[in-house]
Amino acid sequence: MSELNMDVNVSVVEASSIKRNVAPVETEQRWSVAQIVALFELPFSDLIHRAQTVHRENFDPNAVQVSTLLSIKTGGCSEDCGYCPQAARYHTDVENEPLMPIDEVLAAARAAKESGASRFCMGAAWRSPKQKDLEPVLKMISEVKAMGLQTCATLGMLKEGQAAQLKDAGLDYYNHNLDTAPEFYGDVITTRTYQDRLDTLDSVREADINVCCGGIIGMGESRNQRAGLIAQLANMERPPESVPINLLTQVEGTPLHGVEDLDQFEFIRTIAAARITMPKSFVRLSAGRQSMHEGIQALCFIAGANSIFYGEKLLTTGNPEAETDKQLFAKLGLHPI
Ligand code: SAM
Ligand code: DTB
Ligand code: SF4
Repeated sequence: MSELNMDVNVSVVEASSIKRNVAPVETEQRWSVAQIVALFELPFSDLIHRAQTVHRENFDPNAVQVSTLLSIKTGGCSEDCGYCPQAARYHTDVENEPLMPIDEVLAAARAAKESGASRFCMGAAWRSPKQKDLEPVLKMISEVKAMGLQTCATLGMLKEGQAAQLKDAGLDYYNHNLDTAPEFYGDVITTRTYQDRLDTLDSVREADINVCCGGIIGMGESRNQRAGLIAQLANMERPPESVPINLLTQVEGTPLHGVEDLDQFEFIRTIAAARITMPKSFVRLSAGRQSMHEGIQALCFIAGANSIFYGEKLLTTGNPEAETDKQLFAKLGLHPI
């Protein structure tokens, strides 16, 4: 077990230097990719036991944070993210919709609160928000916050000063995913770099907004690359407060449609690796729950997932019905927070 010792500091090359193609910068890291691969290689029940132990040391093991998502601006996005049904260049069934009027957003937030969500996450299919787009979103954030909900937004890359405006409006969390390991990233997205994403995450941190950052599993990446994504997240100066682990939802018309399905135990292993390496973070079992039997979801919770998206829709694709989730929580003795 010595290669799994969490306290060992090892040097790895910073992703930013790979991307910029400059001399590698050696930094002290908490977790090497090799150590995380070694977690993945543990016998399944040893890995789960270890993840469950870490989970119990840090959280109420039966409490699950519940967030509801709303797409406030849908489709027509200029980016080429290979998984995304909202990219304008792919021919999917998604219908483009302009920014939603504020009263509709507030009605959805009210319904989410009544249904038991504690956080409301507003997503927009933008590369980055223009100032004229940001203004109405700031108003949405302050009004949702005034309802007593935690607020989260995912609006793409942020420019100088925008994170501070979001903070002033009352934003609690900003979601911006790294999506995958640096070395697989270019196979999935070419219209913005890994470093662009790290820069947005830095602005969010500087503005003192909680970071929600994770990725997508099942895009054809290798196990090393899954471990590479987890290493990026776990080695951040401050790991994200919230780590969404999405299972790719394959959508016809996107380049990643038809990629080989990932074995579901490998997904659970990824959740466990996230829990062990980021003991204080909420790990969110995110996209993909609709395709998972409840037994698989239960294993994800046992492996340390303690947050979900709740409500029958994610952004454009489906999610389990709220009633189905209530029944699952009752069967497992979980309670929402
Ligand atoms: N446009 C903004 C951006 O990309 O930063 C915000 C919204 S974007 C849809 C938010 C995240 O949803 C992506 O970074 C990706 O991780 C996730 N996502 C999008 N499509 C997905 C899919 N088909 N399956 C799983 N996750 C997906
Ligand atoms: C995240 O990591 N997953 C959510 C949220 N952040 C914005 C989005 C999942 C999107 C799944 C595809 C869709 O519904 O369009
Ligand atoms: Fe656009 Fe975001 Fe979809 Fe990428 S993930 S295509 S940036 S909406």
